[in-house]
Amino acid sequence: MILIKLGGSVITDKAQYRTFNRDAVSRLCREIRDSEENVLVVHGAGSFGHVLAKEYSIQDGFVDFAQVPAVARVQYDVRELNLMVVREMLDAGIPAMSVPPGSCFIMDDGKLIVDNTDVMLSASHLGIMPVMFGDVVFDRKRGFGICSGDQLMEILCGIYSPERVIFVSDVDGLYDRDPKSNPDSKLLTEVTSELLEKVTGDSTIDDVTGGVKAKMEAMLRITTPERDCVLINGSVPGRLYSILKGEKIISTTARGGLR
Ligand code: IP8
Repeated sequence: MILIKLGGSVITDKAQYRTFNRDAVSRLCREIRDSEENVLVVHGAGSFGHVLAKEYSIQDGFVDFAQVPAVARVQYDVRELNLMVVREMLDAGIPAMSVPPGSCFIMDDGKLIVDNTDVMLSASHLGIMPVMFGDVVFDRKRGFGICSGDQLMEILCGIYSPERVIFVSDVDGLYDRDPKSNPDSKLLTEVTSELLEKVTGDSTIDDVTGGVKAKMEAMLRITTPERDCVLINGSVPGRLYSILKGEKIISTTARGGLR
């Protein structure tokens, strides 16, 4: 099985509140279908989650009641995004269903607790893809918090033991310096814990769940001696299909675990 995260940067326009990139999602779903691989998809929140979550500091947990309407609103927005993603999958001929983490799971001081896997495994056994996503989740200690798609990826690796893991974003991979402010920055084809320490800058700090470096750390945690984790650019047509078919493409591979 191959575990894929469709990042918020590719499925939404991150600069415009609640803007869905339908064409890109539709194409990515067709690339998944055409590959004929057994795939499980998680997706990020993009502008359906991060804009309001940041404004109301939802990632910090309960501070005052002014946050409460925003908690409800972000839950609504990311569910709407999820249903649009699931819709594109169904239209591509992939049986998929919405599994909202905020309605199935709880967090404990920021740590996601997944003690009931019945729903997702029942769907998987029937050949239906349970599609989870970055969500607002209630937290036993903090009241509520943000569970990122990257956190879900780590948990799902423990449950499904995928052979391969792919993170799909809108960049070719990780650069040695922020490519937006350094035109001569170089793409790193491989990243280890040691190399990551030397990388400077982070172009996506608007995310309440961290930027590209935090993503790379999550990716490194997912790697095992048998399993690499690859970051690819899903805005370029055909790249997801190619990597699913085992072809070599422009990308960054995380390897060797996080030290
Ligand atoms: O986009 C964040 O998930 P991510 C979820 O995977 C929310 O980091 C609600 C901001």
